[in-house]
Amino acid sequence: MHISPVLWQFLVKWLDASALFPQEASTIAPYTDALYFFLLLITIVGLVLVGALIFGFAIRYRKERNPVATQVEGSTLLEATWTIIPLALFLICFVWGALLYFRIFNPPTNAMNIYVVGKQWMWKAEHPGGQHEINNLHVPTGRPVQLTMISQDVFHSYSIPAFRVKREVIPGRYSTVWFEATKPGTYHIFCTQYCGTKHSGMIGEVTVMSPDDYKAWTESSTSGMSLAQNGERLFASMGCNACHSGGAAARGPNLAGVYGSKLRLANGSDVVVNEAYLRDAILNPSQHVTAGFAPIMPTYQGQISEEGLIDLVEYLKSLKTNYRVQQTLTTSESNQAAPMTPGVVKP
Ligand code: HEC
Ligand SMILES: [Cu+2]
Repeated sequence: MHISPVLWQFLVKWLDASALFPQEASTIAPYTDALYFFLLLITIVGLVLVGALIFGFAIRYRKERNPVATQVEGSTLLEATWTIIPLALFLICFVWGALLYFRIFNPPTNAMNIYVVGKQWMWKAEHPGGQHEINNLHVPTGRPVQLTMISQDVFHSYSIPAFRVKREVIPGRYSTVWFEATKPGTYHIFCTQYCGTKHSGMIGEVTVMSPDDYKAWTESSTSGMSLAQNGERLFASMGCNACHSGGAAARGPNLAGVYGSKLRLANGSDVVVNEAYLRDAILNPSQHVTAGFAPIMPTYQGQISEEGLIDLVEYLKSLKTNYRVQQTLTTSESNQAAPMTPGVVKP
């Protein structure tokens, strides 16, 4: 029989294990796969068992041998067996899955953070040092990496099959995922949430490098300004320092050390300040007024892009000790027309 070369190539590719089972390139991948293969195994055992019984019974109790059906009363032993064994299997899957879930969703505390902004139809990554990339993500091996992600428009989902990670990327809210890459190489990034016409083109590549290569990459692709430095400029140009100067007479609270602290709100509740809270405090100040302050902070909704908000959040996170806002920037700005304000939404 003659098989056309195209069909042959297709068969070879389809039968190729790497097409069916993507590479395991993260620390979590072998664990996810172990559970997956366990599920596959018990499914196959179930399939064979039920299939064999149907086949055997069909032959044994065929009409010629058993023309009249006989009533069989229940068997407690049999019923207990077919209840307890599947229950045990399902419980094993549940506990195993839950343990893995916690492992996947709790990043190690020493994880390095990279921001990802999704939009129709591209992925933008922002490294703490200010490196930006589109539809690409450079990460080192042997170091946990946390992605803090947000969408600028509709729902997306960030998926790296070789790392066995996938997480929804949602407008208006940070979501996180983490992984530790194990093998240098390039791996696919997919958007796995249908997000409009060019959804299938919302793809990219993770470039995993050795720690030395990664260091060289960050040095060669720096823009000279870290996210926190961009945020500092934005903080001055948006006039935040008018109220958050850190001085005793300031109308707004001193923001040094606010990240990671517990804030008492005017309504009596306490919140722990994380990235999401900082972002929301800028966009919806009236939603959670800090105790002891008047609700005078204006909303910045629609005035700062997601990238700008990331810069501001990183700047506020960097304010560990007391700070003095760059006085030079403010004064030079009031004298000049239209200063460069990175991250500000253009009207
Ligand atoms: C008109 C004065 C004013 C301006 C301008 C202002 N804020 Fe505020 N801000 C306040 C006050 C007052 C509070 C405390 C009451 C509240 O939570 O609304 C506050 C609270 C906050 C908080 C919550 C944390 C805390 O300690 O209460 C953050 C974060 C924050 N501001 C950031 C900013 C940023 C970033 C800007 C500029 C984009 C800015 N603010 C501009 C007055 C201001
Ligand atoms: Cu998408």
